[in-house]
Amino acid sequence: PRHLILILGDQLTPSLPALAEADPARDHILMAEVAEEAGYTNHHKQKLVLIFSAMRHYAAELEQAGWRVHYHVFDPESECQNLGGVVRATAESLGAEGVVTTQCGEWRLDEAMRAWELPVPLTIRPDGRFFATIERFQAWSRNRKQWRMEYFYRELRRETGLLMTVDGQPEGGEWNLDAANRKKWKGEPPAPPPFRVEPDATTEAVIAEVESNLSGHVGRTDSFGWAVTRDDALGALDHFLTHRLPWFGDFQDAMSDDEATLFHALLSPYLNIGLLLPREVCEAAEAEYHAGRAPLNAVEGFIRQILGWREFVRGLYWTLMPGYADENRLGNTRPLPWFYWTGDTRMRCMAKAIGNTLEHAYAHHIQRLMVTGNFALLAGVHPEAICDWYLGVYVDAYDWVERPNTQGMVMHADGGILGSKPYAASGKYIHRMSDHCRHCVYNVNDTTGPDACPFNSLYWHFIHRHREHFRGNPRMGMIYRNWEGQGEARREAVLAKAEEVLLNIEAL
Ligand code: FAD
Ligand code: DLZ
Repeated sequence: PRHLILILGDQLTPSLPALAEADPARDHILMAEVAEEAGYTNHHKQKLVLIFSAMRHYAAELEQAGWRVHYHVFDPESECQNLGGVVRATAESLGAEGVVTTQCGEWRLDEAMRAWELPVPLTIRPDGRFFATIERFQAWSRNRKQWRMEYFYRELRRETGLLMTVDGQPEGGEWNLDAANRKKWKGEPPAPPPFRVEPDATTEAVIAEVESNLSGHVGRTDSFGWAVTRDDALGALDHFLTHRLPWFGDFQDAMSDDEATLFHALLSPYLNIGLLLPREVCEAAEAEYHAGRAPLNAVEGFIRQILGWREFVRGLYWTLMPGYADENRLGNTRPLPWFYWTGDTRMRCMAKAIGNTLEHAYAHHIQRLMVTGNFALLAGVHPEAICDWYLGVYVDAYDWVERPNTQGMVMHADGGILGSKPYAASGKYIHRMSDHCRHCVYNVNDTTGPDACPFNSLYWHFIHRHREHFRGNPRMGMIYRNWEGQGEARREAVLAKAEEVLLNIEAL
């Protein structure tokens, strides 16, 4: 029987299970650019370009390999504006006897798919592109009171053998070398320029189409330089291994006013659409360690992000959705300040993180967590509003990875499932890890004066307003003792300043 195989825009992997069991002589493939996927959030234009161009290149490669591919190009006038509609129409016209696809990455689409009214049965194959299946995560998490990434990560280290010695011990004797990964970057070694691929004719055509059909979306396309094929994504991986990995660990938490990417990998867009596989990326990094070209703190730190965090948040997402999306345990109500969409703020760290985001659809983890995320946490932005922002503006953004990071890690809206303590910090942290404050009109050493860094008073306001929630947290006892030790007059002045900051938040 002839099957129609649906491949989604983030499933561009040659070894996809739905393909492995199919026959090019009999089965047909469907790929579709549709308004519903392009429009469910305010995707950055570079994310739209990346996905559409990578889909077109992938379709061309499948055709070259002998597959028959039905490719639905984005058409604002099309009668089929969602995947279900295109699948139904194609399956009917082809007389297919079944539709096969791979489990998608988002709850939203998964629900929709299960409700599709198709003339033939739909088979959804598991997504084999991760280290752990969702069942594996659930077997681990089922009987645990607390879910901590570190312990899931250790199990996956044992299972995969990544950075393990022959006698089953972690390489170097320790599981986690995070303590070695908190250096400030002072210009040495120089940060390598990001790997760039010049847009080819296909990408240029997609850029023109996105600019005309989806012009209302955030961001700009003129700086587009992402890889759109597996070959070029492998080039990006090589570039990372050679020019960045050796220093990735030391400067993992650093931020710089001049260098937007420092030693980060810039690989998440490719991992998330399947051009690179997490296993090959981790194995390549491990090989650099064994070859003596990268130190253990770098390689362990990098592998932990992928084998640890990436797998952990995915398991958590599929275990806790859909309820997870409604969590707002800190009771936040504030709308997102408008400068998140423009970068127009005098807070230097925020302007830099947001400016880079709008220009390149990228910011590194510490910018996301400790600058834009931290500000939203301190200011009490509604989790849904900040989730929408992160889902839109980043080239690597998908609900399964963005939501746990935002709702859980940044906003602590899940009550601490993802992290035992909120990542709240004053300007002092940003000053310690970056040179932004030197270029800022606000004074990081001041909390209550007219030019005081807004993060400072907001930090204590956050600590104070959530005292019932956090005072009993053993990891926060010292912070509350500090706050209470500041004396009533000082506390009142700090809270009054924070109220003033919140009242004038749009003018920061
Ligand atoms: P590197 O710092 O070089 O890390 C290497 C790889 O590790 C990344 O490519 C990524 O695949 C993985 N990784 C690192 N941190 C995490 C993490 N916390 N969770 C999952 N994987 C991780 N990552 C996304 O892929 N998509 C998102 O939508 C996304 N949204 C985020 C939202 C917030 C609020 C925060 C704090 C983090 C978010 N992250 C997201 C995680 C992380 O910031 C990005 O993966 C990382 O910045 C991507 O850049 P890189 O490839 O240079 O990463
Ligand atoms: C993100 C995205 C976009 C912008 N466009 C498409 C598209 O037109 N067609 C498609 O198949 N996939 C697209 N994607 C990726 C899907 O949104 C993604 O597969 C789901 O969100 C599940 O992760």
